[in-house]
Order: sequence, then structure tokens, then C-alpha cells
Amino acid sequence: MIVQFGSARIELVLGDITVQRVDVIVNAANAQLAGGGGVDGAIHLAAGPEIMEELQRRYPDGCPTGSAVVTSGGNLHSRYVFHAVGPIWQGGGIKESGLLESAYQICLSLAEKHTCRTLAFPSISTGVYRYPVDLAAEIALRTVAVKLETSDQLDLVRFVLFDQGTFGSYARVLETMLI
Ligand code: AR6
Repeated sequence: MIVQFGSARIELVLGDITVQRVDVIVNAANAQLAGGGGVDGAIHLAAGPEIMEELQRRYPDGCPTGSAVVTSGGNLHSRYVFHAVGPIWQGGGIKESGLLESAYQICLSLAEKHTCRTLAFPSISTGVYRYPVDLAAEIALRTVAVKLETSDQLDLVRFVLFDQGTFGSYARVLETMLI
């Protein structure tokens, strides 16, 4: 599914983010930047040990929730990996939505700063961190669409969704944004 926003487009694909050929791949990391399972494990496995060494050297204090840090792409097809830290879902009462929005916003700003034109996101926080996927999809897609309306820098934001249920949630939300 592809939708035009301003001069750029949002694409939804079902698949594995580690094989995407884009300027930057976003990782769903933890605040310690310590690696883990899910998309984080897959990215580190595919990228090789270089990006973990870079994380430890450049960001020994980790990264706050709602923010993101940059490394090279290691063995991936991308120039950079942005390691974004989404919130752990705890019922919605601890400003999870603002933190998730901020994680996406910071990645979009970093993409502009590093002159990236194409970017791939996973569905941040909706795995181990248990954020309800319908709510997370709204925040992710709205935040990206607002940015694309005014960005000359970005050409493509691709959401790479790992299972049919997550893809379906994002597709339903994106359809409502067209009306
Ligand atoms: N490509 C795209 N999406 C993927 C891939 C992949 N290769 N593998 C998994 N997903 P999660 P979180 C999907 O748990 O909820 C880690 O241990 C997955 O199906 O990876 O933000 C970190 O170290 C789900 O839809 O990230 C943190 O400790 C989505 O990616 C913690 O998990 C996000 O699931 C972060 O939890």
C-alpha cells in the first residue's frame, strides 16, 4: 500500500526490515541500547558486531525513552541505523502516546539532519513492549504524515511490518487518513 503525502510517500510492506534498501533503518531498541530480541536482535545479527561496538563507545549512558541515537549501518544495505526507544505499555496512563510520538519525531528529524531521503520503520513498541498495535499505528502514521507535508528532504517512509495482523492494523489506519 502506497500513499502520497506532500512530495513524499508512505509505504506499508509486510516483511523483514533488515533486507530493506533505504538510507536509514530504524531499530526498536531499549534504553540501555543493550540489544535484545525482536527487531533489535534481527538488526544486530544482520548488521554485525560493529554497530554494538559503536553504541557502547558513543552512547555509554544509553538513550532515554522517546528518543533515538544514530550509528552506521554495519553490514546492512543502509547508511545508518537509528536506534529508537519506544515506551513500554503500562495501560496508557504514563504518557506512553507522547513518548511514542517523540520517538518517531526524533527519527524523522535525524533523517533530515543526516540528509537521508528514504527511511524504514518497524512498528516500534508493539512487540515485547506490548503497546496496542491499533493505537501505535495511529501515532506512527499521523506523526510521519504531518512531517511529510512539510519536508523537502524525505522521499519515502516505509513501514516494514512483520506479521499480517500488524500490517492490517497499519493499513486500516492509513485508509482512514485518506478520507
Ligand atoms: N523486521 C521487521 N519487524 C520485525 C522484525 C523484523 N526482522 N522482527 C520483529 N519485528 P519488538 P518493542 C516486529 O519486540 O516492542 C527488544 O528486545 C515485531 O513483530 O522488536 O519496541 C529490544 O531490545 C513487532 O511487530 O520491539 C527492547 O528491549 C515489532 O517489530 C524491546 O524488544 C516491534 O517488536 C523493544 O520492544
